[in-house]
Amino acid sequence: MKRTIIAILLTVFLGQSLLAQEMLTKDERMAWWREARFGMFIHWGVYAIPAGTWNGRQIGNIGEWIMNRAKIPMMDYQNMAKEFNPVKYDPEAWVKMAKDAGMKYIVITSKHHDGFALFDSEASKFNVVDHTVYGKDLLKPLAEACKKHGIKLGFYYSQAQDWNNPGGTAIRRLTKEGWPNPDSVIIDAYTKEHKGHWDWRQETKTFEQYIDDVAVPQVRELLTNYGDLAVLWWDTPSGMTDEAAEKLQALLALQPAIITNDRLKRPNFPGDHKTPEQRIPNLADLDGSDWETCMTMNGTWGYKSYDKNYKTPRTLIRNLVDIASKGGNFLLNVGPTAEGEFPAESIEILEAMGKWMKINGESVYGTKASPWGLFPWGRCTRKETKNGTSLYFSLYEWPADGKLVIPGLSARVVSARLLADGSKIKTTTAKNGTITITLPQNDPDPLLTVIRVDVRGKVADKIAQ
Ligand code: FHN
Repeated sequence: MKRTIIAILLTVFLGQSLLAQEMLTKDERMAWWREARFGMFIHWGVYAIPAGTWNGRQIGNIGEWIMNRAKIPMMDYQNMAKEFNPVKYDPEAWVKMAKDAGMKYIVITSKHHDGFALFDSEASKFNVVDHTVYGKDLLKPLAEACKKHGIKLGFYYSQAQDWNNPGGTAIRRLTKEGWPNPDSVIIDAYTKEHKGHWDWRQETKTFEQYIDDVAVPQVRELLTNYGDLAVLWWDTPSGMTDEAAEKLQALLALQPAIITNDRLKRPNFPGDHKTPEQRIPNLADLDGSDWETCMTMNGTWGYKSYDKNYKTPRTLIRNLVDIASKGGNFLLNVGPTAEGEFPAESIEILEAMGKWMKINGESVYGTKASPWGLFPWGRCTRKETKNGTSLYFSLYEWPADGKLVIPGLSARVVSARLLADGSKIKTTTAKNGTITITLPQNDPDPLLTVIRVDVRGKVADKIAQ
């Protein structure tokens, strides 16, 4: 009787959610995301303990792949994971850092390929509550902090690849670089035959069992236990079946407004947006779909103690503006330490970006792609206002003659000014609509200077250069 009542309630609830999802159009679901333009990716897990070094050897490639790259046996990895104790974890501080940097959403790895869940889970004991000395759910307080500070929260979930929950897939990396084991050739022969697995325990269940026993119930937990979720970020679909993808996709009805990416299963589960990784697409590659470039600040997603190869704030600000000028979003990664802190270099970058965004953020948020494509000297974004259009010109290079020539704009210029200090800028308009902007002698912002030009009326989506 009790079971029947629960089943009826569940059917009614799921039915309502499905209805709600059907009622929201894609444009409605994507509205905040298109406005946001800038988010924080967080790759955090027990791989931050070895931080790139295993048995005294630095393991090549990205830090969160250490178990796979070093072919660490499940038991050894799980023993190491028990010590995970992020006592310095302060989710509110994380959220504030993201917010102060001008980011509008956070996507965090709820479970990466190593199978370790940052949340309490009935479906797998390999989770922070049951398996570690820390013993507390890490996502709950993050969800609360996000809610408190008005930051949207998304969960990354590695749905197919899982190296610690038997039955999960394992992509085989082709180079042996970084393997500490002298038997690496033997291991490679083994992984070749065993579809990327290197420990017999990984094959004690089928993929279907893994999907039904771990992935589906965990995604259900994520979609029910943490309040409103903005994004579900799937990853590495290799080995996915249509059947598995359908089961996971059906769960999204639990969060009617949720946005998902294109990595559930290719090609027939396109999700809401594309995910170019570590690169900004060329204009010619864009087909009008929504997209989000995800990128590391240094060379790794998960923390590696010795990777100091950080991009400069100048480069990252330029990336953000380049992406916005092409109509995309920027999801910039931070890989916290095992103790729960952001690396000092990441904090510095976030602060510098935040300082720039406070003054120039209007040239990024809620903007549309440039009607001109790319200028050799910089980028453009645009925003429709009540009475016209604001055009934002970002200057990668300060022209030697101090003049910017913008062709083909028939709209009348109302005003032009520097966002850096609000000072007015002189413009002249020729009969053919070409605008010439006369710049001050010195570039006021070494990171990136933006000029806002307000014009009457709408500006065409495409203008020839
Ligand atoms: O294998 C992962 C990698 O560790 C990282 O999570 C990135 C982020 O987009 N996704 C995969 C590679 O595409």
